[in-house]
Amino acid sequence: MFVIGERLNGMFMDVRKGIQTKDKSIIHKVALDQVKAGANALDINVGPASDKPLETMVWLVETVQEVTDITLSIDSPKFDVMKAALEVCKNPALMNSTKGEEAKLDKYFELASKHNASIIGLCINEKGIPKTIDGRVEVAALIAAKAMEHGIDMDRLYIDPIVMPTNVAQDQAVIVLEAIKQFGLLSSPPPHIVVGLSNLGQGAKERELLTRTWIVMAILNGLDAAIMDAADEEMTKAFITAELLMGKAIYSDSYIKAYHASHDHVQK
Ligand code: THG
Repeated sequence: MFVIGERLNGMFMDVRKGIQTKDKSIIHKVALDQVKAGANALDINVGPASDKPLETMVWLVETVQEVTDITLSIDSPKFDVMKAALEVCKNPALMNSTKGEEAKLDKYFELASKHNASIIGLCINEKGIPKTIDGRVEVAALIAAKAMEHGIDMDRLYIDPIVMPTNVAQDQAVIVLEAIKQFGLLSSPPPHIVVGLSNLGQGAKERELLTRTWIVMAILNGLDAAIMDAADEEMTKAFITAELLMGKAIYSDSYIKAYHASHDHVQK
């Protein structure tokens, strides 16, 4: 599982405070906690409260890069913010995200090519999020076709079916699972598949249990990346175990320890 740490998001109180008071130590701590917990990349999102999203994003990227050189996932719906962030990223980044809108895809893929970035393509088009399996697969197919046109190989493309809160959209949990399965047939090799895992249980009482159970089902269908709290040990154990049972690691009694040992990131 490619883990994109979700905690550097202005939606969280500590990060919002770090942004508002320009307190780098708060940002450094959140970043390092995610990296130490085994994150493969860090999602960087200024959150809903920022009135200067571009300046804030650039500051966040530069601040995080002071303590780690891990891959950054630039999470912004604004093209100018994405562009400015990529210009200050030291390493190839992940662009989070691009909607499946025919008119806009070209400029996003051109930007990805210019910066050697990977890209997350969302199953959202001009009409919003398709609520059916076929609707999501259709948007994913458009994104994958456009990526190929721009010479972006599938290893640099992540399709996001868009996970929705189960307490208000229960039918979507299984529809997304089925869409994930079908994304595997889009191309050979297929694109990566990523979700914002925390969306699933938002507002639900059994949030952790819902999400842990769903990720195991999604892994069986081909999910190979998630935006999640890398320090959520129970969630991590669930996906490590699902991947083990699928034969992606060799069993030993200490398989969880072995996984962590092989994901121990070296710090600067
Ligand atoms: N797909 C892609 N990118 C995404 C999402 C997605 N980026 C944003 C989001 N969804 C993933 N990140 C989060 C981060 C936090 C929460 C959910 C998703 C979250 N936060 C707390 C809550 O609502 O309970 C609030 C934070 C707090 O106040 O403590 O759930 O789907 N490509």
